[in-house]
Amino acid sequence: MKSRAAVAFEPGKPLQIVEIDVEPPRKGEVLVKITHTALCHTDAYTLSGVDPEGVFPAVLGHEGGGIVVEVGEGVTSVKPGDHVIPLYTAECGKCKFCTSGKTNLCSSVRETQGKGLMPDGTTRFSYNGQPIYHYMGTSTFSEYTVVAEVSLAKVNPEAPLEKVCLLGCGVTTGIGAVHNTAKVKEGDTIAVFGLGAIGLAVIQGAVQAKAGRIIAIDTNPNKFILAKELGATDCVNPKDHDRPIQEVIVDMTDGGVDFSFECIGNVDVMRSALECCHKGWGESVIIGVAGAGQEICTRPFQLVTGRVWRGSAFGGVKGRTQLPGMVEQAMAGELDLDPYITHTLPLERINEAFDLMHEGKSIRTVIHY
Ligand code: NAD
Ligand code: DAO
Ligand code: ZN
Repeated sequence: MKSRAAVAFEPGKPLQIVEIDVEPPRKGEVLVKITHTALCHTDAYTLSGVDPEGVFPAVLGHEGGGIVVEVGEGVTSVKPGDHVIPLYTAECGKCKFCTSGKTNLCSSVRETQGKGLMPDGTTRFSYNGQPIYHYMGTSTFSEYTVVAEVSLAKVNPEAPLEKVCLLGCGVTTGIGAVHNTAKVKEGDTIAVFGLGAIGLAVIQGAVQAKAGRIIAIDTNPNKFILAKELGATDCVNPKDHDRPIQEVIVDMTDGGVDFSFECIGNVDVMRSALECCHKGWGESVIIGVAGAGQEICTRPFQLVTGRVWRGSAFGGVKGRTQLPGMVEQAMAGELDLDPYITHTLPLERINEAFDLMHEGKSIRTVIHY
Protein backbone atom coordinates (compact mmCIF):
# COMPACT_ATOMS: atom_id res chain seq x y z
CA MET A 1 0.00 0.00 0.00
CA LYS A 2 1.00 3.65 -0.35
CA SER A 3 1.67 5.81 2.70
CA ARG A 4 2.55 9.44 3.22
CA ALA A 5 5.77 9.59 5.18
CA ALA A 6 8.48 12.00 6.29
CA VAL A 7 11.64 10.22 5.20
CA ALA A 8 15.16 10.91 6.49
CA PHE A 9 17.08 10.23 3.28
CA GLU A 10 20.39 11.57 4.60
CA PRO A 11 21.77 12.60 7.98
CA GLY A 12 21.70 16.32 8.67
CA LYS A 13 19.15 17.06 5.93
CA PRO A 14 15.46 18.00 6.36
CA LEU A 15 12.96 15.17 6.12
CA GLN A 16 11.22 14.77 2.74
CA ILE A 17 7.48 14.20 2.56
CA VAL A 18 6.96 11.45 -0.01
CA GLU A 19 4.63 8.57 -0.72
CA ILE A 20 6.36 5.34 0.23
CA ASP A 21 5.33 1.73 -0.30
CA VAL A 22 4.46 -0.30 2.78
CA GLU A 23 4.28 -4.09 2.59
CA PRO A 24 1.65 -6.05 4.56
CA PRO A 25 2.56 -7.31 8.03
CA ARG A 26 4.29 -10.68 8.17
CA LYS A 27 4.24 -13.29 10.95
CA GLY A 28 4.13 -11.63 14.37
CA GLU A 29 3.75 -8.15 12.85
CA VAL A 30 1.01 -5.53 12.81
CA LEU A 31 0.10 -2.78 10.33
CA VAL A 32 -0.83 0.40 12.22
CA LYS A 33 -2.36 3.62 10.91
CA ILE A 34 -0.59 6.32 12.89
CA THR A 35 -2.96 9.18 13.66
CA HIS A 36 -0.56 11.32 15.69
CA THR A 37 3.11 11.45 16.52
CA ALA A 38 5.26 13.84 18.48
CA LEU A 39 8.97 14.57 18.04
CA CYS A 40 11.54 13.83 20.73
CA HIS A 41 15.11 15.02 20.97
CA THR A 42 16.21 11.47 20.18
CA ASP A 43 14.75 11.79 16.65
CA ALA A 44 16.85 14.94 16.16
CA TYR A 45 19.88 13.13 17.58
CA THR A 46 19.53 10.31 15.05
CA LEU A 47 18.78 12.67 12.18
CA SER A 48 21.94 14.64 13.00
CA GLY A 49 24.01 11.58 12.08
CA VAL A 50 25.73 11.02 15.44
CA ASP A 51 23.61 8.01 16.46
CA PRO A 52 25.70 4.84 15.98
CA GLU A 53 22.45 2.95 15.26
CA GLY A 54 21.22 5.57 12.79
CA VAL A 55 20.79 4.04 9.33
CA PHE A 56 19.57 5.94 6.28
CA PRO A 57 17.25 6.29 4.47
CA ALA A 58 14.82 5.73 7.32
CA VAL A 59 11.39 6.59 8.65
CA LEU A 60 12.10 8.07 12.09
CA GLY A 61 9.59 8.73 14.89
CA HIS A 62 8.92 6.84 18.09
CA GLU A 63 6.33 8.83 20.08
CA GLY A 64 3.06 8.02 18.37
CA GLY A 65 -0.40 6.58 18.61
CA GLY A 66 -2.62 4.86 16.09
CA ILE A 67 -5.13 2.21 15.12
CA VAL A 68 -4.48 -1.38 14.07
CA VAL A 69 -5.35 -1.97 10.40
CA GLU A 70 -4.18 -5.53 9.77
CA VAL A 71 -2.39 -8.26 11.70
CA GLY A 72 0.08 -10.84 10.45
CA GLU A 73 0.06 -14.58 11.08
CA GLY A 74 0.02 -15.61 14.71
CA VAL A 75 -0.81 -12.20 16.16
CA THR A 76 -3.27 -12.63 19.03
CA SER A 77 -2.93 -9.67 21.38
CA VAL A 78 -4.33 -7.00 19.02
CA LYS A 79 -6.91 -6.95 16.22
CA PRO A 80 -7.98 -4.43 13.57
CA GLY A 81 -9.58 -1.39 15.16
CA ASP A 82 -7.61 -1.57 18.41
CA HIS A 83 -5.95 1.65 19.54
CA VAL A 84 -2.24 1.24 20.20
CA ILE A 85 0.94 3.03 21.22
CA PRO A 86 4.09 1.71 19.52
CA LEU A 87 6.91 0.80 21.91
CA TYR A 88 10.60 1.32 21.26
CA THR A 89 11.18 -0.88 24.27
CA ALA A 90 9.35 -4.10 23.43
CA GLU A 91 7.91 -6.47 26.01
CA CYS A 92 7.77 -10.10 24.93
CA GLY A 93 7.19 -11.40 28.45
CA LYS A 94 9.33 -14.46 27.73
CA CYS A 95 12.99 -13.47 27.32
CA LYS A 96 15.65 -13.48 30.04
CA PHE A 97 15.15 -9.75 30.56
CA CYS A 98 11.36 -9.80 30.68
CA THR A 99 11.27 -12.71 33.11
CA SER A 100 14.02 -11.33 35.35
CA GLY A 101 11.73 -8.95 37.19
CA LYS A 102 14.71 -6.58 37.23
CA THR A 103 14.41 -4.52 34.08
CA ASN A 104 12.05 -3.26 31.38
CA LEU A 105 14.62 -3.97 28.65
CA CYS A 106 13.58 -6.85 26.39
CA SER A 107 15.82 -8.77 24.02
CA SER A 108 13.15 -10.19 21.73
CA VAL A 109 13.50 -7.76 18.80
CA ARG A 110 16.50 -5.79 20.00
CA GLU A 111 19.11 -6.99 17.50
CA THR A 112 17.14 -6.27 14.33
CA GLN A 113 15.53 -3.11 15.76
CA GLY A 114 18.99 -1.59 16.21
CA LYS A 115 19.70 -2.22 12.53
CA GLY A 116 16.49 -0.60 11.30
CA LEU A 117 14.95 -3.94 10.33
CA MET A 118 11.92 -6.02 11.24
CA PRO A 119 12.58 -9.18 13.31
CA ASP A 120 12.98 -11.33 10.16
CA GLY A 121 15.85 -9.08 9.04
CA THR A 122 14.00 -7.29 6.23
CA THR A 123 12.22 -3.96 5.83
CA ARG A 124 8.54 -3.30 5.02
CA PHE A 125 9.20 0.18 3.62
CA SER A 126 10.48 1.14 0.18
CA TYR A 127 10.59 4.18 -2.11
CA ASN A 128 10.99 3.85 -5.86
CA GLY A 129 11.94 0.22 -5.27
CA GLN A 130 14.76 1.09 -2.83
CA PRO A 131 14.49 -0.14 0.78
CA ILE A 132 13.79 2.36 3.53
CA TYR A 133 14.83 1.39 7.07
CA HIS A 134 12.69 1.27 10.18
CA TYR A 135 13.61 3.19 13.35
CA MET A 136 13.42 2.07 16.98
CA GLY A 137 10.89 -0.57 15.95
CA THR A 138 8.23 2.13 15.61
CA SER A 139 8.72 4.53 12.61
CA THR A 140 5.82 6.78 13.50
CA PHE A 141 6.66 9.41 10.86
CA SER A 142 4.73 7.30 8.33
CA GLU A 143 0.94 7.29 8.18
CA TYR A 144 1.10 3.49 7.93
CA THR A 145 3.82 1.61 9.77
CA VAL A 146 4.58 -2.03 10.49
CA VAL A 147 5.47 -2.92 14.07
CA ALA A 148 6.20 -6.19 15.87
CA GLU A 149 3.31 -7.38 18.02
CA VAL A 150 5.60 -7.29 21.08
CA SER A 151 6.18 -3.59 20.37
CA LEU A 152 2.56 -2.49 20.77
CA ALA A 153 0.67 -1.43 23.87
CA LYS A 154 -3.10 -1.77 23.42
CA VAL A 155 -4.82 1.19 25.06
CA ASN A 156 -8.35 2.39 25.85
CA PRO A 157 -10.02 3.29 22.52
CA GLU A 158 -11.67 6.29 24.23
CA ALA A 159 -8.24 7.83 24.94
CA PRO A 160 -7.37 10.90 22.83
CA LEU A 161 -4.49 9.68 20.67
CA GLU A 162 -3.47 13.27 19.96
CA LYS A 163 -2.48 13.50 23.63
CA VAL A 164 -1.64 9.99 24.83
CA CYS A 165 0.86 9.60 21.97
CA LEU A 166 3.20 11.48 24.33
CA LEU A 167 3.20 8.42 26.57
CA GLY A 168 5.09 6.61 23.81
CA CYS A 169 8.28 8.23 25.07
CA GLY A 170 8.89 11.54 26.84
CA VAL A 171 6.29 11.73 29.58
CA THR A 172 6.52 8.05 30.45
CA THR A 173 10.32 8.23 30.53
CA GLY A 174 10.44 11.14 32.99
CA ILE A 175 7.66 9.96 35.27
CA GLY A 176 8.88 6.37 35.18
CA ALA A 177 12.44 7.37 36.04
CA VAL A 178 11.14 9.00 39.23
CA HIS A 179 8.98 6.07 40.37
CA ASN A 180 10.71 2.99 38.94
CA THR A 181 14.38 3.94 38.75
CA ALA A 182 14.97 6.44 41.55
CA LYS A 183 11.94 5.48 43.69
CA VAL A 184 11.59 9.02 45.03
CA LYS A 185 9.77 9.20 48.36
CA GLU A 186 7.76 11.88 50.16
CA GLY A 187 9.94 14.76 51.30
CA ASP A 188 12.95 13.93 49.11
CA THR A 189 14.88 16.79 47.52
CA ILE A 190 15.51 16.40 43.80
CA ALA A 191 17.39 18.27 41.07
CA VAL A 192 16.33 18.08 37.41
CA PHE A 193 18.84 19.09 34.73
CA GLY A 194 17.19 20.02 31.43
CA LEU A 195 13.57 21.12 31.20
CA GLY A 196 12.37 19.63 27.92
CA ALA A 197 9.53 17.12 28.01
CA ILE A 198 11.67 14.59 29.86
CA GLY A 199 12.75 16.97 32.62
CA LEU A 200 9.23 18.40 32.98
CA ALA A 201 7.86 14.87 33.30
CA VAL A 202 10.43 14.21 36.04
CA ILE A 203 9.01 17.24 37.84
CA GLN A 204 5.46 15.91 37.38
CA GLY A 205 6.55 12.50 38.71
CA ALA A 206 8.31 14.12 41.66
CA VAL A 207 5.14 16.02 42.55
CA GLN A 208 3.19 12.74 42.40
CA ALA A 209 5.79 11.24 44.77
CA LYS A 210 5.34 14.25 47.09
CA ALA A 211 8.98 15.26 46.83
CA GLY A 212 9.92 18.19 49.06
CA ARG A 213 12.14 20.51 47.06
CA ILE A 214 12.25 20.20 43.28
CA ILE A 215 15.14 22.18 41.83
CA ALA A 216 14.83 22.78 38.07
CA ILE A 217 17.98 23.65 36.11
CA ASP A 218 18.18 24.91 32.53
CA THR A 219 20.30 27.34 30.52
CA ASN A 220 17.11 28.58 28.80
CA PRO A 221 15.19 30.65 31.38
CA ASN A 222 12.04 30.51 29.23
CA LYS A 223 11.71 26.91 30.41
CA PHE A 224 11.22 27.99 34.02
CA ILE A 225 7.63 29.17 33.53
CA LEU A 226 6.27 25.71 32.77
CA ALA A 227 8.63 24.05 35.25
CA LYS A 228 7.15 26.20 38.04
CA GLU A 229 3.59 25.55 36.85
CA LEU A 230 4.26 21.81 37.04
CA GLY A 231 5.69 22.05 40.55
CA ALA A 232 9.36 23.12 40.56
CA THR A 233 10.10 24.90 43.83
CA ASP A 234 13.40 26.48 42.69
CA CYS A 235 14.72 27.35 39.23
CA VAL A 236 18.44 27.74 38.57
CA ASN A 237 20.21 28.96 35.44
CA PRO A 238 23.87 27.82 35.43
CA LYS A 239 24.67 30.92 33.37
CA ASP A 240 23.80 33.09 36.40
CA HIS A 241 26.63 31.55 38.40
CA ASP A 242 30.40 31.77 38.03
CA ARG A 243 31.13 28.47 39.79
CA PRO A 244 30.24 24.86 39.02
CA ILE A 245 26.50 24.32 39.23
CA GLN A 246 26.96 21.30 41.53
CA GLU A 247 28.51 23.61 44.15
CA VAL A 248 25.56 25.98 43.87
CA ILE A 249 23.10 23.14 44.43
CA VAL A 250 25.05 21.57 47.28
CA ASP A 251 25.02 24.96 49.03
CA MET A 252 21.29 25.40 48.39
CA THR A 253 20.45 22.00 49.90
CA ASP A 254 22.61 21.64 53.00
CA GLY A 255 24.96 19.13 51.39
CA GLY A 256 23.22 17.94 48.22
CA VAL A 257 20.06 16.42 46.83
CA ASP A 258 18.60 12.97 47.44
CA PHE A 259 18.11 12.38 43.72
CA SER A 260 19.18 14.13 40.52
CA PHE A 261 18.13 13.48 36.93
CA GLU A 262 20.12 14.36 33.80
CA CYS A 263 17.63 15.01 30.98
CA ILE A 264 19.90 16.62 28.37
CA GLY A 265 22.49 14.13 27.08
CA ASN A 266 25.49 16.29 28.05
CA VAL A 267 28.31 14.34 29.72
CA ASP A 268 29.58 17.40 31.61
CA VAL A 269 26.13 17.97 33.06
CA MET A 270 25.98 14.26 33.96
CA ARG A 271 29.02 14.85 36.16
CA SER A 272 27.41 17.90 37.77
CA ALA A 273 24.24 15.89 38.36
CA LEU A 274 26.17 13.18 40.17
CA GLU A 275 28.27 15.58 42.20
CA CYS A 276 25.30 17.63 43.44
CA CYS A 277 24.00 14.49 45.18
CA HIS A 278 24.24 14.21 48.93
CA LYS A 279 27.23 12.36 50.35
CA GLY A 280 26.31 8.94 51.70
CA TRP A 281 23.06 8.38 49.82
CA GLY A 282 22.40 10.71 46.87
CA GLU A 283 21.55 8.99 43.60
CA SER A 284 21.81 10.40 40.08
CA VAL A 285 19.80 9.01 37.17
CA ILE A 286 21.08 9.48 33.62
CA ILE A 287 18.21 9.77 31.15
CA GLY A 288 19.78 11.95 28.43
CA VAL A 289 21.39 10.22 25.45
CA ALA A 290 24.96 11.42 24.91
CA GLY A 291 26.75 11.59 21.56
CA ALA A 292 28.33 8.40 20.25
CA GLY A 293 31.67 7.60 21.84
CA GLN A 294 31.37 10.16 24.63
CA GLU A 295 32.28 9.10 28.15
CA ILE A 296 31.28 10.18 31.64
CA CYS A 297 33.81 10.89 34.35
CA THR A 298 34.01 11.82 37.99
CA ARG A 299 36.45 11.19 40.81
CA PRO A 300 35.86 7.64 42.11
CA PHE A 301 35.79 9.13 45.60
CA GLN A 302 32.34 10.50 44.71
CA LEU A 303 31.10 6.91 44.56
CA VAL A 304 33.24 5.65 47.43
CA THR A 305 31.51 8.23 49.58
CA GLY A 306 28.08 6.85 48.78
CA ARG A 307 26.76 8.60 45.72
CA VAL A 308 25.18 6.27 43.15
CA TRP A 309 25.06 6.60 39.37
CA ARG A 310 22.12 4.95 37.56
CA GLY A 311 20.51 5.06 34.13
CA SER A 312 16.95 4.75 32.93
CA ALA A 313 15.48 3.69 29.57
CA PHE A 314 11.79 4.45 28.95
CA GLY A 315 11.55 5.19 32.65
CA GLY A 316 11.89 1.53 33.53
CA VAL A 317 8.32 1.08 32.27
CA LYS A 318 7.20 -2.26 30.80
CA GLY A 319 5.16 -0.95 27.91
CA ARG A 320 2.53 -3.60 27.25
CA THR A 321 1.90 -4.19 30.95
CA GLN A 322 2.06 -0.67 32.31
CA LEU A 323 1.32 1.83 29.53
CA PRO A 324 -2.43 1.06 29.39
CA GLY A 325 -2.65 2.06 33.07
CA MET A 326 -0.82 5.34 32.41
CA VAL A 327 -3.30 6.06 29.62
CA GLU A 328 -6.13 5.49 32.14
CA GLN A 329 -4.41 7.91 34.54
CA ALA A 330 -4.28 10.53 31.79
CA MET A 331 -7.98 9.99 31.04
CA ALA A 332 -8.83 10.29 34.73
CA GLY A 333 -6.99 13.61 34.96
CA GLU A 334 -4.31 12.18 37.26
CA LEU A 335 -1.63 12.77 34.61
CA ASP A 336 -1.85 16.06 32.76
CA LEU A 337 -0.47 15.85 29.21
CA ASP A 338 -1.72 19.25 28.02
CA PRO A 339 1.25 21.32 29.31
CA TYR A 340 3.68 19.42 27.09
CA ILE A 341 1.83 20.10 23.83
CA THR A 342 3.06 23.54 22.82
CA HIS A 343 2.47 23.13 19.07
CA THR A 344 0.47 21.00 16.63
CA LEU A 345 1.32 20.74 12.92
CA PRO A 346 0.37 18.60 9.91
CA LEU A 347 2.89 16.04 8.65
CA GLU A 348 3.81 18.30 5.73
CA ARG A 349 5.28 20.82 8.22
CA ILE A 350 7.28 18.36 10.31
CA ASN A 351 10.58 20.11 9.55
CA GLU A 352 9.22 23.23 11.25
CA ALA A 353 8.69 21.06 14.33
CA PHE A 354 12.40 20.17 14.31
CA ASP A 355 13.24 23.89 13.99
CA LEU A 356 11.02 24.73 16.98
CA MET A 357 12.80 22.05 19.01
CA HIS A 358 16.27 23.28 18.07
CA GLU A 359 15.30 26.88 18.80
CA GLY A 360 14.12 25.84 22.29
CA LYS A 361 10.62 27.14 21.49
CA SER A 362 8.65 23.92 21.82
CA ILE A 363 8.26 21.21 24.41
CA ARG A 364 6.40 18.81 22.17
CA THR A 365 4.95 19.39 18.71
CA VAL A 366 2.23 16.88 17.91
CA ILE A 367 2.06 15.99 14.22
CA HIS A 368 -1.26 14.92 12.74
CA TYR A 369 -1.75 13.00 9.49
P1 NAD B 1 14.85 18.82 24.84
O1 NAD B 1 15.86 19.26 23.85
O2 NAD B 1 13.42 19.22 24.63
O3 NAD B 1 15.26 19.36 26.30
C1 NAD B 1 16.59 19.51 26.73
C2 NAD B 1 16.67 20.72 27.65
O4 NAD B 1 18.01 20.82 28.15
C3 NAD B 1 16.37 22.06 26.98
O5 NAD B 1 15.38 22.77 27.71
C4 NAD B 1 17.70 22.81 26.98
O6 NAD B 1 17.56 24.20 27.11
C5 NAD B 1 18.37 22.19 28.21
N1 NAD B 1 19.84 22.27 28.20
C6 NAD B 1 20.68 22.09 27.15
N2 NAD B 1 21.97 22.20 27.56
C7 NAD B 1 21.92 22.47 28.89
C8 NAD B 1 22.93 22.67 29.88
N3 NAD B 1 24.23 22.62 29.58
N4 NAD B 1 22.55 22.91 31.15
C9 NAD B 1 21.22 22.95 31.48
N5 NAD B 1 20.22 22.77 30.58
C10 NAD B 1 20.58 22.53 29.30
O7 NAD B 1 14.98 17.25 24.95
P2 NAD B 1 13.99 16.09 25.46
O8 NAD B 1 13.13 15.64 24.34
O9 NAD B 1 13.37 16.51 26.75
O10 NAD B 1 15.06 14.92 25.71
C11 NAD B 1 16.06 15.07 26.68
C12 NAD B 1 17.11 13.97 26.59
O11 NAD B 1 16.54 12.72 26.97
C13 NAD B 1 17.68 13.76 25.18
O12 NAD B 1 19.05 13.44 25.31
C14 NAD B 1 16.92 12.54 24.69
O13 NAD B 1 17.63 11.85 23.69
C15 NAD B 1 16.83 11.75 25.98
N6 NAD B 1 15.80 10.72 26.06
C16 NAD B 1 16.11 9.60 26.75
C17 NAD B 1 15.17 8.60 26.93
C18 NAD B 1 15.49 7.39 27.73
O14 NAD B 1 14.69 6.46 27.73
N7 NAD B 1 16.60 7.33 28.42
C19 NAD B 1 13.89 8.77 26.39
C20 NAD B 1 13.61 9.95 25.70
C21 NAD B 1 14.56 10.92 25.55
O1 DAO C 1 18.20 -3.25 25.15
O2 DAO C 1 20.25 -2.97 24.65
C1 DAO C 1 19.12 -2.54 24.75
C2 DAO C 1 18.89 -1.11 24.36
C3 DAO C 1 17.55 -0.61 24.70
C4 DAO C 1 17.36 0.76 24.16
C5 DAO C 1 16.86 1.69 25.18
C6 DAO C 1 16.90 3.07 24.64
C7 DAO C 1 16.76 4.12 25.68
C8 DAO C 1 17.34 5.42 25.32
C9 DAO C 1 16.95 5.92 23.97
C10 DAO C 1 16.04 7.05 24.03
C11 DAO C 1 14.79 6.78 23.32
C12 DAO C 1 13.94 7.87 23.01
ZN1 ZN D 1 11.38 -9.83 26.42
